[in-house]
Amino acid sequence: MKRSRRAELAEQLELYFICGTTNTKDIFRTVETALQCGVTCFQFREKGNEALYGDQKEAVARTLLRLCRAYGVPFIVNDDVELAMKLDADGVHVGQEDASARRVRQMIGADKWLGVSVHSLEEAATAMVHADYVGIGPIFPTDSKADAGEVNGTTLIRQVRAAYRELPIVGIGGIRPEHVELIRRDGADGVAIISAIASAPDVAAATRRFKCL
Ligand code: TZP
Ligand code: MG
Repeated sequence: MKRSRRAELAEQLELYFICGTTNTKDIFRTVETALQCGVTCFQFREKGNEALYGDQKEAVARTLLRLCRAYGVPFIVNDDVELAMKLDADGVHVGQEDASARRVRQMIGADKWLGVSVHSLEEAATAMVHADYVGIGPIFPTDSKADAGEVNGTTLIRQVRAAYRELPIVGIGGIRPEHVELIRRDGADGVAIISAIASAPDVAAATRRFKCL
């Protein structure tokens, strides 16, 4: 990837909000409030026992895409490449258990962003051939992903940053505003957040707390 595209993407990752209908009571209100209060990237991640499928999922995604476009914020779809292509989303995020980064890149073409979750330096090395950014976590314990894996603080962020100076990195997992300084200092370009924003009693205040550091 060109240096300028990496730099642009790294900036967009600063405050990356991830949400699906199972993470919050009113997803449209939550996402619009978060967009108003400064999130810089959004990922639609529809997971869990009560998750929507098919037309219902698509309808929610379309509304969220419209909201993101209105605020000039990239709209990324978790896992569902077909939905991302149908909606002409800005990108896709996949984990190690999903289709390979190589395969997803073939499916989405060169222009859409591809994010890949990695849990080791080897996975990062493989992912970065095709990915625009990597997600690293869980940094802290999280209730938002049952199979999030081992909590590793910022160890892997530091290793990946040392090995790949220009690879955009986003930290994820149990992140609260007071953690952001450390995570960025250790090499991440941004932080990805579910519960600290989606479950907050005051979404606006919670989002702003991540901005005023
Ligand atoms: N991947 C690793 S941890 C995690 C995901 C999707 C959940 C992050 O959610 P929270 O609520 O910010 O800990
Ligand atoms: Mg996945």
